[in-house]
Amino acid sequence: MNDYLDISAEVAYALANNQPVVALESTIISHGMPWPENAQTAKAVEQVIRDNGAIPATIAIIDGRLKVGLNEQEINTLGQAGQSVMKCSRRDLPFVVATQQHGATTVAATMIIAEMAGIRIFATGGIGGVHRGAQQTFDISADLQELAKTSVAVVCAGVKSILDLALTREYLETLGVPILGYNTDFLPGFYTRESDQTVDFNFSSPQSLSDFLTTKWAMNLTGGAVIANPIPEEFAMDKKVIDKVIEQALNEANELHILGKDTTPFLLSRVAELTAGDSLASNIQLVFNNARLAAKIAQQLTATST
Ligand code: PSU
Ligand code: MN
Repeated sequence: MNDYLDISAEVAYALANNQPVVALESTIISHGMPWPENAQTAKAVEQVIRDNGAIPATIAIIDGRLKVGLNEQEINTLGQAGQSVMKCSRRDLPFVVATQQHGATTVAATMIIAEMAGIRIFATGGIGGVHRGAQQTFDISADLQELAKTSVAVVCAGVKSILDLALTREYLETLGVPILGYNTDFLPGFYTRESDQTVDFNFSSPQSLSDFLTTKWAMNLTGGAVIANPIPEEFAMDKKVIDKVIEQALNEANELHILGKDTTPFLLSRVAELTAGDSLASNIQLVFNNARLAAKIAQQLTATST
């Protein structure tokens, strides 16, 4: 297969036997949440996937090896090291592999490694996108280009308003990446169930989402899809409260001249600090919710491929 790839025995067995597998990323562990909630959440989300009938495959780079399926100790290592682990997108993968370091994989890098392993579906919290002010900075996450070329569907809670939602939507349209709502006509705003942006298509079941993906790939239309799953009502945040916090975090990032790959982790951690943990609680719940949906879609995908 690939000299750089290590697939855990459990995940390899599941893939060989056409059992449902869901990929999970690791930048959310090291850069998306604080220790120890990050590692606790990473382990709990694996359990949610198991409880919903699929096998979890958390993806990261350990000592230069592309790992599909982490053990508990590896998850703890990434969680404890936090921001000192290298955040790896497509550009960074050969560097951490060649220098045999640990790396936390973004949505883009996780998609690449999932596709190498033969995993079609991936659950996370939020994807990267077009940043506010991108007209000047050109700051557009490599996640979007990856969605255009790599055939893995990403279940997320929409796009955080640290980003420009309207530009993110336009950019995905240009790239031919569909935004599929799960029981929603609107692109969810991560902490909130809705935004002022619409999705492309609204689906009401894991089966119909699976049918869309199977058809897309059967037609050789390579590339991924964004599956937008709103945060459950009881965990959603007040829009005014979260908007104010995000404005403050964005202003601080500007004043401190935070640039490039440091921007998203800086904004995520400032938002968590400024809401004194409220946003973290919501963040954890929406990841669980996405894992549940991804596991159900994974089951449908394997059912159609037999
Ligand atoms: N958005 C979130 N939580 C996250 C991320 C984004 O709400 O943890 C992480 C993901 O790993 C995503 C990455 O792929 O940030 C995007 O970083 P950048 O904007 O530098 O491409
Ligand atoms: Mn960026």
